[in-house]
Amino acid sequence: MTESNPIKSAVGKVVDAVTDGGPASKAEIPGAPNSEPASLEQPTEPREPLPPKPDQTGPDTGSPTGEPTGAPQAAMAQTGAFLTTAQGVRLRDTDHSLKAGPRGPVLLQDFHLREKVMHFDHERIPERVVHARGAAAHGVFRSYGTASNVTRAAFLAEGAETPVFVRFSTVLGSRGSADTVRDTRGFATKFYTTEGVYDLVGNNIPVFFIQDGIKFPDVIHAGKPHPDREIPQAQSAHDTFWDFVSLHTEATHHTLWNMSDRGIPRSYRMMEGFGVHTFRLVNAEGATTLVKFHWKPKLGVHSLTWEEAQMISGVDPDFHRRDLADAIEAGAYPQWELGIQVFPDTPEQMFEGIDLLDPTKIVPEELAPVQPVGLMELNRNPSNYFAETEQVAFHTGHLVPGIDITDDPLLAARLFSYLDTQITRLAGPNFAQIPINRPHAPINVMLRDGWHQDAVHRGVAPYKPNSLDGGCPFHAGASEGAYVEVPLEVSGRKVREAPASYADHFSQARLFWLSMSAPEREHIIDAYTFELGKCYEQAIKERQLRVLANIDPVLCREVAQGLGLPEPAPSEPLADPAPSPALSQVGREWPADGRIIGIVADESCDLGVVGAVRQAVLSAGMVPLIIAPKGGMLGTMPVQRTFLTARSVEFDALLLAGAPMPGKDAYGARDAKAGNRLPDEPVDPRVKLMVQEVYRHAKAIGGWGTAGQALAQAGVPEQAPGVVVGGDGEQVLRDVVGLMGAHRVWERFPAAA
Ligand code: HDE
Repeated sequence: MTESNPIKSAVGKVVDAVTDGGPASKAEIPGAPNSEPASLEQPTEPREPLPPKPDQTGPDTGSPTGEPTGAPQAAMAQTGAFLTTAQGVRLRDTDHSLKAGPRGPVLLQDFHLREKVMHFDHERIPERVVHARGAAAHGVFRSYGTASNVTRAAFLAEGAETPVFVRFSTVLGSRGSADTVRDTRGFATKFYTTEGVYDLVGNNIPVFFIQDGIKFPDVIHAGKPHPDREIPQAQSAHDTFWDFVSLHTEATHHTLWNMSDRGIPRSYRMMEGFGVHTFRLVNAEGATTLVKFHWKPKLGVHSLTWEEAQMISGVDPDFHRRDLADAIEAGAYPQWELGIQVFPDTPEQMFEGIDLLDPTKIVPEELAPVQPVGLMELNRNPSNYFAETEQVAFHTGHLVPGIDITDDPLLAARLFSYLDTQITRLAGPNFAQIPINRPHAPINVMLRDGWHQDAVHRGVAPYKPNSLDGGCPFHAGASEGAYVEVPLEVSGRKVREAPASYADHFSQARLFWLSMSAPEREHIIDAYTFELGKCYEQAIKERQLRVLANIDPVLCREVAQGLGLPEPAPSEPLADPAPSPALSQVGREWPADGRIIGIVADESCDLGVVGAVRQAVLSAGMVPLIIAPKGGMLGTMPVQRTFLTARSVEFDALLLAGAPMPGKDAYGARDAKAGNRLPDEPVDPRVKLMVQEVYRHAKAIGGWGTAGQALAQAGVPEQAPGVVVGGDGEQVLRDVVGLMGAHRVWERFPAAA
């Protein structure tokens, strides 16, 4: 990371904001549905379509064969004031079908009705078989040039700037499932390089459940809902998943990461990304190096608590989507540094005893540091979800000169699968011509025709060799930028076997466990106990406890205790790996950009101070949400949440501008959160609940004015760690932002194990 002291800079931003009033561009709360506010009455005056919001763009307007067209973005969208058919014929009415008399039968000759309903009937395409639920953004990758000694890839040369499109996802859930489920997250990046498209299709977890791609349908069938009742949706807490992973113990390492806080990220912006496999880089001289790719988020790696994740699934199932889009709209552009771990390309393909072809193994950063090679910034939201996020097609075989694959057998199946899946999903072989997939490099193919052919190819000889088209197009040599596979020797007996080193299923799971802090271990114990507790079959729970015994006796004992089962003994001697501190989320500090701060206030508070604090939060690149007893305006400030609509899990920190009295709707029949309020309760019970939850989830709380009363009602001591009460609201904000650098007030999680 290049930022030397990120938290100082975060607090510094608040200090600057408080002193200068901050940059004017950050004045709005993100989330407005369109670029102009809606009118109360239905508009009747014909006008051009509204422009997109300033944070949005579509894909590049290049042609299907990769030529820049120079066309404006609007060329891909609707233009003109009047409704037309798909053939461009203007329509005078889309509200009534053509009938024989007002009550009469509808006439078959109504071409507009038929076209409208026909198109609607075919609006859906198959969702991705895995990673169906996702969110994406456009951005740019700027190369430092530090990798140019190991790769000839043009986009990794010094100073190269490459447009990117990144799609984040969960794995198991359907398209409409909740964002904050416990799962692995996809992190897929499309680089539109000058040498063609390069896709780095990774995850937020550096290892995988299986060592051979032939097992992928098995692990996914086990994780997906049961085939008879189709439950549960988007989760692993069920019998078939644990049945499989307890029998197939090479999944142990990945499963442990999923059960850790990494399985419930706070935000897509706060996740690492990993290429998982080892790749082979080739430099200009043809020398090769083995590497593992890492994305390091500038905001650090942070997670939800399990209770928050569960509550958010109900309160805001789109939490991660919204977070990404809002942060970009608010100008808090998320950034990741791309880094590589570098290993010599030896015939054994091992490093410090770790098999580099085994995708269930990491190489700890302490053994091979991650060397930064460039910085990615996501700075534009898509303007159409379906056209961009849904239709983007990633493929591990989208490689550019300078990046080659290795013989990892998991990667081999992927090289087949990603191309194959698009045929069904995107209806044919021409998906590279869909605008979001179009390369920004010239396409000179002899591929022709097929469903949805958008290119108008000229010439008569789409074959090679030819003389009729003048021999075009010609082969390129390496010096003309051709992709040249590394000419490795390949030989061997035909077998269905794995190398002996793949038999070690537990040593790195133990390494991960030993690298966790005490509260992180508690969370892991909680996750296994929860997930196995949701299984029906006793045998599956017992079998998985045997797996846990091979990771660590404390983990096994605590989970067994929670399940009410005896603790089995390990079946293998426990390994003694050195912990990797880089795997823990605890103990470092990070910037607070794009974080959400809830500000509780009512008319009795000093609204001047509330306004100044709100402005300082905005100016520091965070989002302040005013939470008041009722909607509308609080003084001159719009209210974003009421006590009825707000829930603590939406905020990273809470500020109390006082202790609001119970609102008119603070009774259980109207809002169950209010419970059975006592007649003389001085503080709104929803505020009390909010404080209690924020406290329980170890988030920073600040207050001024009469805030002490609200804390007292909630039973939160003013001196408790991570609670700041003072006379000066802006100073309280600075202190709270300082606390947010560690993401959580970790001392508030008492650890027993
Ligand atoms: Fe995927 N995977 N995968 N996968 N994967 C897909 O491709 C597959 C694997 C990953 O946002 C599919 O276009 C096989 C590892 C991401 O569009 C499909 C195997 C890693 C995404 C497919 C793997 C991933 C996918 C579904 C085992 C991390 C979402 C639709 C050999 C390094 C990309 C599609 C997006 C999507 C197959 C294993 C990451 C079916 C056969 C390991 C991030 O082709």
